[in-house]
This record gives sequence, structure tokens and C-alpha cells, in this order.
Amino acid sequence: MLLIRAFDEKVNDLYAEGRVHGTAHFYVGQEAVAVGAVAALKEGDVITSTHRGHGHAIAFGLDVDRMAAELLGKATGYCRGKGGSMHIADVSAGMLGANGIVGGSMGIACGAGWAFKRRGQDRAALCFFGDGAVQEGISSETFNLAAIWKLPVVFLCENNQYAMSLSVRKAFAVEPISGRAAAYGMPGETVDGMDLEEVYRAAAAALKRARDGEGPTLIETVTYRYLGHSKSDANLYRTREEIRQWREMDPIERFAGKLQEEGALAENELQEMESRAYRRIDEAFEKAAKEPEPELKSALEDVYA
Ligand SMILES: Cc1ncc(C[n+]2csc(CCOP(=O)(O)OP(=O)(O)O)c2C)c(N)n1
Ligand SMILES: [Mg+2]
Repeated sequence: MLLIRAFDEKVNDLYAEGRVHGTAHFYVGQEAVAVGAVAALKEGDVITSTHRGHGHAIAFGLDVDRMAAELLGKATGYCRGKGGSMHIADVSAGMLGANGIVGGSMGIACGAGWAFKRRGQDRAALCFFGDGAVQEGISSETFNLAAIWKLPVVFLCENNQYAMSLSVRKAFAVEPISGRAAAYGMPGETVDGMDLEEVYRAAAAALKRARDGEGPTLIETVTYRYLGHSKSDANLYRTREEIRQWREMDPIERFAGKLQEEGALAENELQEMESRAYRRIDEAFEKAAKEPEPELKSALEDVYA
């Protein structure tokens, strides 16, 4: 969680300096969702991600050096510097990609689940998507297909309260979002997305169900993004007070507090881990800055036509 936070805070700074191009969406505040859910996966499982994908990638174990290189447009990046933030993927490792198409992760996860089932493999797909994606047609199509075919897919909604500037309170006539599961014949559950262990517990149960051939589950994690939707956001649709209130439930502080209470973590240990994480990310970007730029001729490589 610390590494994810350090990574996205760094990218936020670099963007302001004009060193990261395109746009970027930050995961700061939502760390417990990616880390808790990915911790429940087994070797061979896959994830599908979103436009807000840095946290999913880091939780899944992608290399922050190669992620940093991608964000700086370097040839050693995950997409050879040609994709940027929203295309980071490591398909052979099972990270099937960040995705600029809202809801796109759902179709890919459904396809992966279908392949695993057809091949008789003991593998599952964990699909991350936002509250906004639930309003896309693809959600209805994939929820139904996954349910009728009993695919090993876990649909994990990150309800961070907004789709761009649109509040979930205005976007949904019926809450909770997990209530939609009933319409597709799958279980649905809403959990506290600021609580690492809660997310882990829900993901582990859903993954077990998926592996047992019982089909998909819809998990809604209630969470919050501390920073704007993307770099072009002036935060005009919410109050400072609201942001402050959510920050009080910070997933990192909360989990660290719990570990400290249990005597599993000393006070200075958290600070040490924090500095280690920020140092590691600084190093990744310093190293990336020295990597070569892609060659011009590579612009025509890896394209279909
Ligand atoms: C199909 C599609 N429609 C619209 C957009 C523009 N868009 C990018 S992010 C976003 C909001 C997504 O909200 P949510 O799914 O809640 O994810 P969050 O940004 O909150 O993580 C929109 C509408 C897009 N990228 N793709
Ligand atoms: Mg959202």
C-alpha cells in the first residue's frame, strides 16, 4: 500500500513538472482494495484493470522500474514507452492490462474466465472496475454471461463515490451497487474498501466460489480517491470537508494502527517502511529518466496495419 501511494504521489509531482505526458489517474486512498483483493489470488490467476490502474499493477507485483519507464515514455517501459499510464500490462504474468475504456475490464475478465473453464484450468479472473463502469452496457452483458456459464470471475467494483464529477448519489436510483447481483443470479456483497482485511476476506470467499465452479460474485468496495479524477480535475464537485472526512479513514493508517495495537508493528517501523517505499519510487524514476527513448522506427512496430 505504501509503495502504491508513493508511486502515485510521485507521478502527480512529475506530471506537474511536465515530465509525464497524456493524463494519469491516481489511486491514492484506494490502496486497500487492490492490495486486499490481489492478496487473495493464487498463482495462475489473472487481473483486469482500469484507467486508474497503477495500484492494481503494483499490488499484482509488476516492476515499478518498468512502470516508471513507461510513464516517462522510455523504451524499457512495459509498452516500450508507447502506451503510458492507461496501457500498462504484463500479459504473461497475468496482468491483462490497464484500460482506457470504462467497463473494458469486464469483457476481458469474462473472456479469461471462459478460457479457464473451457481448458479445465483451476484459475480465476479478478476484474477491477469503478462505480461508473456499472452503468455501461457491458456490465449487464458480462454479469449475465459469467452467471449463466458459471465462469470463475470475481467482479470487484471500486465505488470511490464518483465517476469523474458525477456522484453515485446522483447516478444510481437504487443502492447499494452490490444489490444488482441479485438480478443476475449471483451473490453480491458490499464491504468497507478502506479496510484491507475486509477486502481480503470478501475476495477470498468469492475466489473460492469461483474455483468451486459456482460462478461469479459481485463485490462492491466502498472507497474514496483523495486526488482529483485525473490531472484536469479542479475538484469543484466536492468539498474539502468531505475529502478530510474520508482521509480520516485512511487505509494505511488504519491497518498500521491495527498492527501496532496487536504488537506486530513498532511505531518507528511504519516510518521506516514509508521512507523505504518513497526511496524505492524515487530510485525507479531516477533510473527511468536515464533509460533510452524509443527509436523513431519503433513507432510502426506492434501495430496491426
Ligand atoms: C466507454 C467510456 N466512456 C467514457 C469514458 C470517459 N471516462 C473516463 S474515466 C470516466 C469515469 C469512470 O468512473 P468510474 O468507473 O467510477 O472509475 P473512477 O474514475 O472513479 O476510478 C469516464 C466517464 C471512457 N474512458 N470510456
Ligand atoms: Mg468511481
